[in-house]
Amino acid sequence: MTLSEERSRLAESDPDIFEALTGEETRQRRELELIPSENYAFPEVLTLLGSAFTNKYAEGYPGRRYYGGQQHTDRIETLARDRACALFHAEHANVQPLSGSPMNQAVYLGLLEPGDTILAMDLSHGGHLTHGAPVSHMGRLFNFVRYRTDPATGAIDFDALREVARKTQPKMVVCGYSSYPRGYDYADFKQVADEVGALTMADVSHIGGLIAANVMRNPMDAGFDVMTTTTHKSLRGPRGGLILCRKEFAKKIDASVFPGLQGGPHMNQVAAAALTFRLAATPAFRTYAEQVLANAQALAAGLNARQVKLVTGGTANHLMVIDTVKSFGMDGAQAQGTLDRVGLTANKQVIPDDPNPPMRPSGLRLGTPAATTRGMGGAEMDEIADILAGALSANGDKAAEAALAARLRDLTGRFPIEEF
Ligand code: DSN
Repeated sequence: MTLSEERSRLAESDPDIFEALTGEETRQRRELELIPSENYAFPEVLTLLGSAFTNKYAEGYPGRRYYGGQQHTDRIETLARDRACALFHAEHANVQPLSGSPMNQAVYLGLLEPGDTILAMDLSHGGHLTHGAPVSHMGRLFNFVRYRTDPATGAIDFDALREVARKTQPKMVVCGYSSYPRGYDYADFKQVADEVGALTMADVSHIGGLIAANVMRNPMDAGFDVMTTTTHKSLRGPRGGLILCRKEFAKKIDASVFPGLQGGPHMNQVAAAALTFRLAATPAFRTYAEQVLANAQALAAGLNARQVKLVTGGTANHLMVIDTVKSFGMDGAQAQGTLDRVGLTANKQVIPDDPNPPMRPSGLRLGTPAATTRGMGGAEMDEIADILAGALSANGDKAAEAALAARLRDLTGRFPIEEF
């Protein structure tokens, strides 16, 4: 069946779902995605996600499965593991985690005992839900202790981190963030962890693609024990998780993923991840990753030039956080809603020690991976900064918002999505 035949059949068999699908495709084409954790998957990834591998159960690992008929699933999982190890300079890879949360859960549960102490970044300072937020199951199961950023510089306060580590003697030190716009050195974490005898884990979900392309530092090169990354953000792969570790932890990690936490892996996702790891090793992907970082610099400069207040003043990676209260006298939820009206998609974000609640926080988070996939560069980043600042200063003026929406539509029209 050709693609257009498949779509006609879908339109006929379920018009509601077909309408939602085409609506989402149109939204993605016309609007601009600035959420730093989102991207447009490689077109071949979409093909593999909808392939015959969806139908196959494959509990176990290559060569050691519970069901028959595994000649092709074994082949793709072996390729995925080998490619992941080569791409990320790791001794072992587990490609089965269904997504980011089970991936991190599998590491904690595989290498630690319930009740053990884990040192991780405070959520409002840039950490992630799966790094022990009190509302998460892992937050209830393990004793998470916190490090934070320095209010004066916005950078991680390493002296305080070392002090907390000495006092609490964690079994694991976690770095890796979802809204921290500054750089850091993995060697600093390793040194603290070694001093207190803790394991080191880096959750590089946001920057996995940038590490794969060698445009950001790799924690495995700094001797980390474990690194986790989702595969659908800057990597442009399928939704999924990947655990990389040193050989001595391979057995524990594999047993923790299956049978510890999950049943059958999603082999369509594993096939798409294998392909992604190949594409991420190409010179074209390195050029893309360099442009993601250059675009983040250009967007931050464009916002700074328009007196927009960024948390820490700028960025050293692919994302930045606007203090919307200080910049525009509105909370992040209002800012997100306003930008939705002009076609810019971003997400409200808590800022360090935010006095406001998570559903009405003081910030807004932006990133450049998706806009870069569309082919946008520095000039477009400046245009985006202008539209964004204009919309958030328009005080709900409908005519002004309509004019900005038209400019945005013109911009996205010039950079069509080629992925679907
Ligand atoms: N939801 C992802 C993010 O936006 O950072 C992480 O889980």
